[in-house]
Amino acid sequence: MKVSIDGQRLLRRIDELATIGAIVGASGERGSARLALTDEDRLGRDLVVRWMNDLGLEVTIDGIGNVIAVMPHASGHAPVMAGSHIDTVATGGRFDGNLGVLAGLEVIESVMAAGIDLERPLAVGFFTDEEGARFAPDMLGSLVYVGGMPLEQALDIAAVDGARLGDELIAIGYQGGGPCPGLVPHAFVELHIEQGPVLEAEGVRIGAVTGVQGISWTRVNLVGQSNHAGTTPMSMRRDSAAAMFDIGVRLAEIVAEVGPPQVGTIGRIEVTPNLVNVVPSRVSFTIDVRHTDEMVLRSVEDRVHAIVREIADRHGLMVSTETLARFEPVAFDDRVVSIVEATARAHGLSVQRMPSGAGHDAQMLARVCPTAMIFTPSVNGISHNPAEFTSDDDLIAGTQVLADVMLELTEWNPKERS
Ligand code: HGY
Ligand code: MN
Ligand code: MN
Repeated sequence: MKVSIDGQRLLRRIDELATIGAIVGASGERGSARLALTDEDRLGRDLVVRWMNDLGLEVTIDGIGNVIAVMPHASGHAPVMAGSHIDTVATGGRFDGNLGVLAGLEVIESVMAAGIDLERPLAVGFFTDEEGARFAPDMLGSLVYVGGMPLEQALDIAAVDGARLGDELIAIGYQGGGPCPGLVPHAFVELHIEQGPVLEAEGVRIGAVTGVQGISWTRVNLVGQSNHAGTTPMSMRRDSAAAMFDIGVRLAEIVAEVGPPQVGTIGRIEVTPNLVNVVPSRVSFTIDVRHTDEMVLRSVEDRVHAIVREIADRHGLMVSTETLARFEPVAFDDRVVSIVEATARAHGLSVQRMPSGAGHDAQMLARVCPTAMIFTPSVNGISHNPAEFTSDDDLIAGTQVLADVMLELTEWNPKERS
């Protein structure tokens, strides 16, 4: 069973959604900033929900603001669901998350227009706060959706700006009555840009994603003593920023020693009092380390926590750490990955299996149903940057593959030996 999607309609919707929270990159590239549960996020949500309602889909908003839209269908069977997120980081591109949601919508609209009779409905959703940039952890909405965190606990999470998640959800009008955990799909497929350099470097059009690497986010708080930058001898200082820089150097050494795919990032830094002539008394900064192998990731975490304590001691600082996110590597359902691979090939598209370096909502849905992802190439491997770019042809090809994978999954019986 096949359907032809309307690529131009997909591109128009991507462009229209991107105008909400529009930002301009260093070289004039168009991106979007729609941090979770901000007014920009609300406006993006309103637009996509309008498109869902215009199609006559049954739209449910749950207790953490996840939005799931299901085709009306007499069977009452669990749907084959596509989805992703429409919240962005502060330096977001036009495609991260948005592609998976708008491609799912495009598939449903095309199937309905073609009057294709299905065994079970299709659905598309977007999940709250996938990025985790404002409210940690990332993939928070889909984590709650699959029962990985109690709703009440999630509603009390504080943002980097101090706001309480539940209050912000009410403020934007998206605290719904839908159940958490939510409807369990028959299968879940997420189309997403790769956000890395692999497909482009290999000259491959489609990624059949086998899983997601493990993620570890830690916030480190160092407390020393503010002092005069001119009069305080180096031997007398309790300089929290100097300690942070030493930790950064050691982190880079550990990551280099482990080697790829190990990555490590210090992404958010807050310094107090942050003044040119005052030895910093306090810093709070984040460490993001990731690896495809759980045992390697654990050993890197242990080494990093040990150097944090050792360096804090050396500088005479108090130290505290807080885990902001911790997800083990996830393997997708190999049967669904094979359907992605075969569908890409049937369209004459080059395809390769690969893990995901970035976290995705699919890694949470994989806890409750057969799940896989489809990647499209990212030009220059750039993402979380307005320079993020994927060609129209690749966006359309990825959506066409999503369409045919979803249709095949409507007739797929996971209990039958494939
Ligand atoms: O952090 C991530 O990998 C994703 O962008 N939330
Ligand atoms: Mn994403
Ligand atoms: Mn992202």
